[in-house]
Amino acid sequence: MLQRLSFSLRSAYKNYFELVTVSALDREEKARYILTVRAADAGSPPLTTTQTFTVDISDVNDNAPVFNQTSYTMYVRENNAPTMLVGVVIAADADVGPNAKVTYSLVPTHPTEQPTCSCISVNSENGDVFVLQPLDYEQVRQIEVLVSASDAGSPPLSSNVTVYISVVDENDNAPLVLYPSQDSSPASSELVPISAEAGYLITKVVAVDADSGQNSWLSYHLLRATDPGLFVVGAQSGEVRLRRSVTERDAVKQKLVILLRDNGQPPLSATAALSALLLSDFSDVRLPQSSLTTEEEEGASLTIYLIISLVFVSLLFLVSTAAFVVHKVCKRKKLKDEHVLYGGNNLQSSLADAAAAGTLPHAYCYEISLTTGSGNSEFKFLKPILPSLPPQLHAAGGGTNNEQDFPSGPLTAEDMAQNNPRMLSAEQFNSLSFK
Ligand SMILES: [Ca+2]
Ligand SMILES: [Ca+2]
Ligand SMILES: [Ca+2]
Ligand SMILES: [Ca+2]
Repeated sequence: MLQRLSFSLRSAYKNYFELVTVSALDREEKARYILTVRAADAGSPPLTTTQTFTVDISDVNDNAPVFNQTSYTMYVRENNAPTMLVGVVIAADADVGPNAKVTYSLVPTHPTEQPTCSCISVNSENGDVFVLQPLDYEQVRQIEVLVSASDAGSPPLSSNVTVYISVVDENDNAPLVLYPSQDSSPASSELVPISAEAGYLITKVVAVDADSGQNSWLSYHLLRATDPGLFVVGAQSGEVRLRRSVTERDAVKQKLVILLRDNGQPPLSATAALSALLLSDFSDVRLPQSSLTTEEEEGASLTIYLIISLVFVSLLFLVSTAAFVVHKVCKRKKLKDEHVLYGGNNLQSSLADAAAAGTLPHAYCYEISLTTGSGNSEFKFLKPILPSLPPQLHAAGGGTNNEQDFPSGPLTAEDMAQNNPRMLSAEQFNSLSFK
């Protein structure tokens, strides 16, 4: 059967005919034609014969790869494992052979830009899309990449598709308290008039959560309080209010700890510490606030100062006492030695006897020097006086019997004083006081 639209026979020469196409052929529409040519003569009755031809249409690369979606959206949970498969892109090519061999690649969104994200990879053979490194939803919420599918024809044809990779939030951030500030120490205090009624708004806890959705929805709960019955916390608003009226019996300073919890799975939480001062007069706010907030620290530091002072005073006393005792002992010992040497009255009489005898024993042959200007007449310097005696006296003191060099009579103290001006007479000596 002759394909009318596509083929026809054209007379070439006598009984020779050509099989020609009469319209464009599309291999992708019909790749093979079965043609039957019948030849008939003009006799009566005519005789005929038929011949079948098979026409295969060869392919040309006239079809670019086509993605099966106009765009792709893939999802990946944040904090994902490296090299995580998140989806696949598929492009088909109607051609055959190399003209239909599709490879995938990432292309920059704009020619001037760098590749969109080095954290995304596409398998060139099968179009698998991978996230190569962990993503943080709080940093990047969506990544947009352009994927190209190209055939191996000559020339190659290609087409692009946009792939959106959405990062799915995980509850990886705990609530962060903005107010009251938890950095300040001591915690800030809210002032509450003692006349406040139930429902009085004391403060409002303000917090944020870096996550999204349920992971950032916060609820507030009163965790601890000096008087839990005095306060109520709005679960959604974070408002801290008085549950009842303040009475005189309530403590001036009330401490509260508010628990903040997000709605994630599993939930994360934080606490906010605050204090409230129940005051009858706000004018004296500085006094109780400062004294209440620092009383503990002052008490601790005062104790340390007291201990240091006590230790210092004790040491000073001990050192002073030791120095005093040492000084006294030394002084007493010195005086005692001097008394032993010179023996008080014994020394005087011995010296007088010796002077009367005209000689001094060796043990007492010392020069006595008085310090001028000294209030007490104690001996200051003692040294042997023998070297200062005249040679004859020295010789007599030495025990030799050279009588000619000495006066015949007994040597008096006056004589000795005359012979040696540095010697004291007995009267002068006796006038000295030995103490
Ligand atoms: Ca193609
Ligand atoms: Ca084709
Ligand atoms: Ca998160
Ligand atoms: Ca959270």
